This record gives sequence, structure tokens and C-alpha cells, in this order.
Amino acid sequence: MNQQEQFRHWQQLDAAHFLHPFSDSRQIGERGTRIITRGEGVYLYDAEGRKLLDGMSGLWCVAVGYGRRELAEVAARQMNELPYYNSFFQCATPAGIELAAKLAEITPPQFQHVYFTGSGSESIDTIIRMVRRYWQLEGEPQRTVIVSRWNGYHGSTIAGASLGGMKFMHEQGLLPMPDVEHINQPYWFERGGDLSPAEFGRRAAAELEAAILLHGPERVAAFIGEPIQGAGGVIIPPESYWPEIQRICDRYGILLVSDEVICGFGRTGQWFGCEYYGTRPDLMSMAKALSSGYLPIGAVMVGDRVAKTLIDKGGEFAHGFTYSAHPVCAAVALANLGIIQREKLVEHVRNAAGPYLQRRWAELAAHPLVGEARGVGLIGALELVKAKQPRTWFEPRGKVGERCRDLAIANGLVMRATRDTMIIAPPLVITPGEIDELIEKAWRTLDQTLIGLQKDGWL
Ligand code: PXG
Repeated sequence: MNQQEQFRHWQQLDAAHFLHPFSDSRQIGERGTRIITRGEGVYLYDAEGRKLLDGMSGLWCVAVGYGRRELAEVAARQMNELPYYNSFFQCATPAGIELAAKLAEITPPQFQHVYFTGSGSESIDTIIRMVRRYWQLEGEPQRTVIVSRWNGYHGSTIAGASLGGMKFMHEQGLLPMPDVEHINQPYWFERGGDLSPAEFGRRAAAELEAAILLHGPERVAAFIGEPIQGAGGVIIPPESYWPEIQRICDRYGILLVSDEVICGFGRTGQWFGCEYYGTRPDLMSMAKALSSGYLPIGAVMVGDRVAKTLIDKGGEFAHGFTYSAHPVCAAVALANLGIIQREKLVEHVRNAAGPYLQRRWAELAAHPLVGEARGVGLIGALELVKAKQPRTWFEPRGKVGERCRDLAIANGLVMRATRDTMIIAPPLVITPGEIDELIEKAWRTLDQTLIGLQKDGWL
């Protein structure tokens, strides 16, 4: 089979047998899947031999870039030595122990304990069980309500999808689960109206206090949020938002949970998103860049307040996954964190790549389709609008984003579309030259999107 025949063959098998996450299978069958075969640095290669600059780090994962032989070698060594053992029943493996100690070292000082999982969703489920167990042990078992945000994303399990505020997920079956309360997101560009970002941020945070008072403070267990909402469209809260959320959590004694699945491990230019915003969470969920996506692994950092109660008063915590602290995943995660430290990638994002990307990204705001170009560190978003003043979206929402994404891929750039918000989060190792290439491809894509929209009567 030549390359093209092989590609078609894979597409046929895919359409016949493979049900994809968050995908319309009939549409995939009609249009055909994109099949990625290889990666090196910030680049991907597909089954047709095309080279793509991966502006999304896989799916917010591949912090150290593709093709790290070192990680492959660590995995092979660990597989030969001990491919699997569990961490139940008083057992551990050296890789799991060393990773736990490394995480205690690099996370904020209140975190000395870690609970391992297999993914971000499992981390969220674990947190819900831990939060409720904590309040039981503290003699307040009626504290079961968890507050989160509309349009937040916390995974796809029953609990993760419930805490998440994606209505279209809830609608597909009896969600959210009981005792989950959603408040509005701090999305200034969409909802800020005439308010300054600072005033809007304070009002968005005040919704937490209103939710607490609605249920009664004695009923509320925790608040959970992503420091910057990722999957929801890179919603960057005003500076006033997180300090106010922290103040409200402190005032009512409720636990603060920072979902660091996307913001963790350098994405913002700090190790963790909570450090970027100056909050002091009691729990953090992590996954993705913990292993740069080379193997699946997640974790929950358990702060001293919760850890002390669970350990001193709790006895056995009846919870665990077969693959908690899987030794191969743990060894690769440890080596991945070693690369991030050795190559000073967090500092690289903070001092070099982040500021340069943000400066170049801001230039895109001059494009007629772009209503706002925002970003932090190595995250960026563009709001595609029909008119800038007053802000007017294309109707129906989401179609223009999809067109723009397809054109970006045709131009050799992977960007993601959330409705009509275009998103990037490239690997932390991206160089200034690669950032220039990303911006140049994004401009060309915006120009082509505009011409297409004019031709098809959208404008
Ligand atoms: N929390 C956050 C903040 C996430 O971004 C999860 C939890 C769940 O992690 P797992 O490992 O169970 O997928 C995520 C996952 C997107 C996209 O389209 C984002 C995620 C997953 C799939 C798609 O941006 N984030």
C-alpha cells in the first residue's frame, strides 16, 4: 500500500469501528479522521505526510514537546524492571514514592501529600469523595454542596461532568448529580457590558457568596474552579476575581479547590495557576502536563488542612484505582518534571516565550475579525466577531470558529475552536522563531476566514 492507500484504509477502519470522544461519529464517517502518525518538538506529522505546528500541545499536554528519547528510555527501563504493581494494601513502588516527594517539593508549601489517579476526571472524582469525607470527619456531614461555574470543565465522568458547567453534557443524561451548584463564569468579554473588568470580576466572585447564602453556609463544602478556564474558551478572569473568591472561601470556612489540569506545570509562567493568581487552595487536581501526556497519569495534591484530618481521624479512605501510581507512568512523570526543572521551562515561559507570544498574539487584535486577543503565559485566545463596536457575534455561534479551525489546519497550524473563540496552548519549549511561524499562520488563516465569510454572505 502506498501512503495514500494506507491513509484511506485507516480512515475506513476508523469510521467502521472507532467511536471518538466528543465527536459526531456520522460526521467523522463522512469527512474522514485526521490521522497523526509522528511528532518531533512542536511539530506533528499526519498520515498524508503533512507537517503541522501543534498549537495545542496535543490536548494541553505535551509541555516538553514531542520526541523526547529520554522519556521513552525511562519507560522501557521501568517496564523491564517492574511493569506494574499496585499501591494498595501497604505497597508502593520506588517510582511512585519518588514522584510523590517531587510533587511535594514543587507545589506550594501547604501541599505535602499526594493521591495518585489515572486522569484529570479521576482526580476530580477523588476530590469530591475526599471533600465529603473531610467534612464527615470534622463532624459536619451536612456540608455536601460543591459550587462550581457554568462553562467550567472538570472532566467526563458523572462527577466531573456534573461539576463542569457544560449544559450540553448535562442534557445528555440526568446531570448534574445532586448538591452541585453552578455560578456564572468571570467572562468579561461576553458578559461584562459597561463594567470595568475589575468591577465585573468582583461581581462574578460575589455570586459565590450568594450561592453559599442560598444553601446556607453550613451546607457548603467547597468551591472548585480552573484558574483560567481552558476547554470553556480560555476565560481569563479579571485580576480582582480570585482574591475575592479566596476571601469568600476563608470567610465561610469552605475548601478551595484549584483544578490545575490545564494551568499546572508552567503553562502560566508559574508552576501552578493558583500561584499566578495568589490563591491558597486546599486541594489541587492535576494530569496532562504532569507526564507531558507521554503516559496517562493524574494526581490530587492534598493540603495540610485536609490531609491532617484524613490521616489523624480518618482510618481507611475507601477509594482507589488499579492504576494509582502506576510505576511506568510515575517514572515517566518524574523524568518529565526533571526535564521541566533542568531546562528551566517554567522560567522560559515566564521570562521569554510567554512575554514574546503575548506581544505577538496581541497584534492579531488589529485583524477585522478579532474582537479580543487575550492570553497569559503560553495560552492565547481570539474572539472572532462580526463587528467590534458594539460587540456582535456571528449567528449561529460556533460555525465561524469551525471554519477558522479547518483553515488553520490546512495552513499547517493546529488551533482549537470553542464556539467562535480560537485557542492556542503550544508546548512550553516553543522558540521565538516557532512563535513567529504560529502568528504568521494565524494571520493567514484569519485572512482566509474573512474572505470566505464575505464570499458566502456572512458579512
Ligand atoms: N479538569 C480540567 C481543567 C480539564 O481541562 C479535566 C479536568 C479532565 O481530565 P481528563 O484527563 O479526564 O480528560 C480536563 C480535561 C478541550 C479538552 O477540548 C480539554 C480537556 C479534555 C478534553 C478536551 O479543550 N481537559
